[in-house]
Amino acid sequence: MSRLIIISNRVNPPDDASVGTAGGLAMALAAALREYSGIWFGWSGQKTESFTGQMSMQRVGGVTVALVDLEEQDVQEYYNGYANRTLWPLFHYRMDLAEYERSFDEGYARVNARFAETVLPLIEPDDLIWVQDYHLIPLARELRRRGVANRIGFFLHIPWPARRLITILPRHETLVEAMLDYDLIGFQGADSRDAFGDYIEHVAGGERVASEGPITIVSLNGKQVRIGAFPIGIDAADFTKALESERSRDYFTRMVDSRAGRQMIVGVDRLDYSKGLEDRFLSYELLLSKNPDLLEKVFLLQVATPSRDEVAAYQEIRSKLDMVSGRINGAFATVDWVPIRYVNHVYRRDELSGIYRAAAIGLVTPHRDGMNLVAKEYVAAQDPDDPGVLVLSEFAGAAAQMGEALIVNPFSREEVSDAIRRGLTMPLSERKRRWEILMHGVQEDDVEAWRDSFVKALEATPRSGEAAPSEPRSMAG
Ligand code: ADQ
Repeated sequence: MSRLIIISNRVNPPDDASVGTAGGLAMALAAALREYSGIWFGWSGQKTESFTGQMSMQRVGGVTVALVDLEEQDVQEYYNGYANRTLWPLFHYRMDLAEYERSFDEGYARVNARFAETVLPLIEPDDLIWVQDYHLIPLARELRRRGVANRIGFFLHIPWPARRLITILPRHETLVEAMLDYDLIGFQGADSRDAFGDYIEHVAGGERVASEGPITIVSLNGKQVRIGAFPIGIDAADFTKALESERSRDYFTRMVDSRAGRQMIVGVDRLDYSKGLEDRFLSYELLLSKNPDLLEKVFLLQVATPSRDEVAAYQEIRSKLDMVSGRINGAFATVDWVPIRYVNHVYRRDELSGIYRAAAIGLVTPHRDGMNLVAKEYVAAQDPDDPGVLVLSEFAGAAAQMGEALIVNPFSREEVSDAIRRGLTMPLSERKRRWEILMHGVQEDDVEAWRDSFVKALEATPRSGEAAPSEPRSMAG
């Protein structure tokens, strides 16, 4: 079995102390590395006066990590700049927030080159290289320039936008062309994969050559790359196990006590404009004003962890949400009822599982989301004998797999408010029927299945000059 080298912006394998707070993705990648005995390389999160390319190698939770420090200017231009002020908003359909500055492009290119240069001595000829996410789109090109002939895969955790949108990005041609240096590109769903294929065909002048199952081969300028849909999942078994922990039970009991007979609606998100939180609050306000019988009978617990607070758009959304939740509470609260409990804390996974379980509705209404793992966690946390109802945005990648949720347009407050109302009064038999189907999907398509399907597809990719083990059927045929 080949060794696996994972390269991502941040490197966060959980150690014993942080296992409860680690995200599902970090757990999954760490588990993959333990299995394939590989290395995880990326930015340490630390800044240095001037870049040296010095790596610090550590063993964390059974995984070898290699970390490199970046300069302040790198962090501003590459991370806060091109990644989070250009690509993130544009790929989430927020052209109004996307900023285009030459210095961001330059910083992004510089850091990708620095990553390639630094990781190079760690790469052995048979290693599989797996690059994660939008921070590192041109990394394969930088590695190829330095003579790396290994199989290199890329997974995009966020949506790939429609081709009209991507063409707004200055120098989009260079960015996409660089992606042809990967052997395999994974997207969260067929819509992102197909949007990428559309770009290749209709903007770049390339073609779709062949397809088999979730994989399509596209070609451009004499290079071929496999593109595929690999929807990410959660560690469902671990999440279900967490429900049996004392901490999860404690949180469940605490929520049931504090519910005081009311029905709870829960939202859990990174505090990000893509998550549609303002519209969520306004939909909930509409629910209260249209349904006076619900006053004092329901409440919304919104957990929102602040993130990327060096970027102005994140400071703005944060103060907007403080204002909107305050206004709604001011208008509707009574001496012993607050309609929105708005919390900015981070919770452990076991604590979250107890909170989800106590909620009658899981409200997941992003304006755009690559996948959205909260939708899957909410389902995994439910009591099979009395499951809650998932209200899910049609613009979350998860909607393609979770059709038994109440699927809504998150921009329509009426639709969201009606779906919450419907969920609150849904008969037990229908709740069970929907939940069983959803839970089956969450268990089947878990994070291990995601990881294995990607790594297997990458292993099966012929290296340039090699024949494919089995060539997908021709598109023309
Ligand atoms: P994110 O945008 O971060 O991820 P998401 O998929 O919802 O979004 O994952 C968030 C994770 O953070 C969940 O595991 C959730 O439990 C956790 N979390 C959120 N708030 C928390 C809190 N207050 N305390 C503790 N934990 C909290 C990106 C893409 C997504 C894609 C993932 C994985 O934007 O679309 O699903 O990567 O590919």
